[in-house]
Amino acid sequence: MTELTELHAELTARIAAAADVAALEAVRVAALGKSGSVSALLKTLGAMSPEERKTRGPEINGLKDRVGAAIAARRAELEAAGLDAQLAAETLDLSLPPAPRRKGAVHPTLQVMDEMIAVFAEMGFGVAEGPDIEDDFHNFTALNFPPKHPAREVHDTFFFKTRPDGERRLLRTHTSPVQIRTMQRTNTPPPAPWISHGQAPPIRVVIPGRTYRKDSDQTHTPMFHQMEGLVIDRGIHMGHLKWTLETFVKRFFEIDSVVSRFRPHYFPFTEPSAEMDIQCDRSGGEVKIGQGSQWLEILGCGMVHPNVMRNCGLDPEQWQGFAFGMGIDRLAMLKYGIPDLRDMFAADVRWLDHYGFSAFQAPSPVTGLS
Ligand code: 2NL
Repeated sequence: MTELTELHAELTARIAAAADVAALEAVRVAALGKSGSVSALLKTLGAMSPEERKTRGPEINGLKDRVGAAIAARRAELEAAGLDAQLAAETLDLSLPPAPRRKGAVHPTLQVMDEMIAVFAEMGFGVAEGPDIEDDFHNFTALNFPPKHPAREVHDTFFFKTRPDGERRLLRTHTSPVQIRTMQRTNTPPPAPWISHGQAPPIRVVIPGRTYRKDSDQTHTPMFHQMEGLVIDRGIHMGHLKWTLETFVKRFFEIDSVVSRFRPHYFPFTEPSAEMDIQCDRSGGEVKIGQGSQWLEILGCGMVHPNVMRNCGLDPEQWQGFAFGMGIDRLAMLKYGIPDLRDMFAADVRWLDHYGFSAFQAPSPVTGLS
């Protein structure tokens, strides 16, 4: 009994003296661990007579329980003290301003793309999309490019490696292949469900998207954005083209009167072809639209060439149409006064903070230009 009382006193003192959780754990192992002092006493029970075990058993087990309870109590005490110390040492300044939250912005090209879509949607146009990687037929042949046309050269077009079957794919140099895919009525399924493929006339679509050419200087980037439009119906003529594009320009630039002119031009896929200029004033260092005595070229257009119609399986005696194409990036720069094209794709967040748009102001075919 004295032996147990002594051990209890000694362990109680050591538990009380443990200054931290690690020291307390060392005491626990020394007493209740596999070869601890209390565990050693428990092991002696096996060799005792039943009589002796009857009295010693409860004494030794009682000691074990009391030591265990003392350790648990001391551990709770130490942990609470640790938390108190941490709370006393740490301070939280509730008057500090919150860390600034980074806000994303809509790139001017996409903002203007949405604005253009909204304007054309108001005129009843739908939107079509197609793949960036195209084949020679959709990008050139169907568009009435002669076999030796310079645009087909490796010099201007990004080609992929020729495949074993002789096919050579490319990055589309304009969005026109999507118009070809829209006019074509084929029995083959579209390459992907979201790619429009085959629509019977009448057709009224605009096609926004990325385009690629081997061009890199002050005013050209190898990737740029284009929007083309296509109208196919019976009895379509240049008057429809002129009204549609003049209406677009007025709505897009938000000016009531804009003087425009159509200059004869050449494209393989339209006949006749024209470029549209609008009146502008460049005298003050920036371009002002709708005033002045200068001209600004904004798009190319024309009546869809009969060969293009035939290449898509449409009879040019029955169906006529007009098409147009414009650079979205250039129109974005013009509308929002962005001076350098190459900043447009430099992915500089400071530039985007300055020129970007709130996602809450995005126009859409449903909400219109607002
Ligand atoms: C420009 C000129 C243009 C077209 C694109 C087109 C498409 C088909 C048939 C006929 Cl499938 N035409 N597209 C027509 C005229 C001009 O773009 O300067 N773009 C930036």
